[in-house]
Amino acid sequence: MNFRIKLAALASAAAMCAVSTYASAETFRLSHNTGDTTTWHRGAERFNELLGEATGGEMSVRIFPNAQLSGGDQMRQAEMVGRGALDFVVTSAINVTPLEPQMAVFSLPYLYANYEEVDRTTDGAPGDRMKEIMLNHNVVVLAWGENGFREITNSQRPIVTPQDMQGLKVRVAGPMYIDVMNALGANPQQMQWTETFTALQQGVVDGQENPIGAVIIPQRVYEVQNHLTTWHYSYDPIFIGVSKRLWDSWDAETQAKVQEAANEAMAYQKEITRSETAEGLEVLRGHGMEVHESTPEELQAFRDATQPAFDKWAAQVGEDLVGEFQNAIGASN
Ligand code: X2X
Repeated sequence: MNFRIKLAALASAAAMCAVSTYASAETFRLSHNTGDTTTWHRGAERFNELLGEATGGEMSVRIFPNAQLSGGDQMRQAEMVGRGALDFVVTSAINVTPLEPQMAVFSLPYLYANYEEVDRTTDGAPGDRMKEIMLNHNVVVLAWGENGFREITNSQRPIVTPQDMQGLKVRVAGPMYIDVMNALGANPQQMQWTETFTALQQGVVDGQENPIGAVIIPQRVYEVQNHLTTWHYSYDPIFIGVSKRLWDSWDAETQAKVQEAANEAMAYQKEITRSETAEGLEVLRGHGMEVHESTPEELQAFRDATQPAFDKWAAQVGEDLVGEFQNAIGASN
């Protein structure tokens, strides 16, 4: 055997070896942008367990919290998944709006009044429509989970009326919320979630808004905030998505296993998020927070005050899409 043949034999043996290792156990990277105590993380962990069970241990995900894989930029994850630079993502709709502004439809202020209305959209035609839209960005949205109704917290005063928001420095996650906060006379500042706790602690901002069960409690926001108002001003779904390139590389049987694991994991994530939100006000009071539960009249005042932001973003998202959501929401009312 001359040297060249030996080398070729070695190379092909190495290649075979690599292929067989790859095929027998694949670990994919899953990125999300909250801490490792949140219901997002627990949903991702459940997905990993279910995927392992369904594939006899052949497929698994390694979970990277706090948007580590996108350099700390929570808004970049979905775009990276679309390019195939990340395999899976668990993120919320508002994080995807720089890539796909239509994703803001879910979070229009006061679009939804309750969970039943939410479920009619995420479990119905509007949810499927949004999956199609995300496919244009090469992100396969497998299943919807829940971040939840976003509630305002702050260190300064109880928030009861829109006037109480005047001049409050509020950290927000995305561009639509800047307009909503401006409509309320607050002073919004867009900031990464991972930098928010310190910013609240140091008084760089006075307040923030996030869902109770998914984020506020597990990320111990009550340690740096005194007041919470259940103003339910905006709903934010999460989803588990996979890169289209990766999805297309699987046969139908594998796709079905991944899909099933995603469905179950997000159903679980939604369930724990809702139950922990339901128990959440007591937990927060126990940690010394002053909780104000908005009355229907108070909610109406916030709805009226945020109408300009709704109108601006409804136009941006497209009246047709907003109409589809509103029809589904109103369908069995
Ligand atoms: O950044 C936030 O506020 C969070 C964690 O809720 C989102 O990802 C939108």
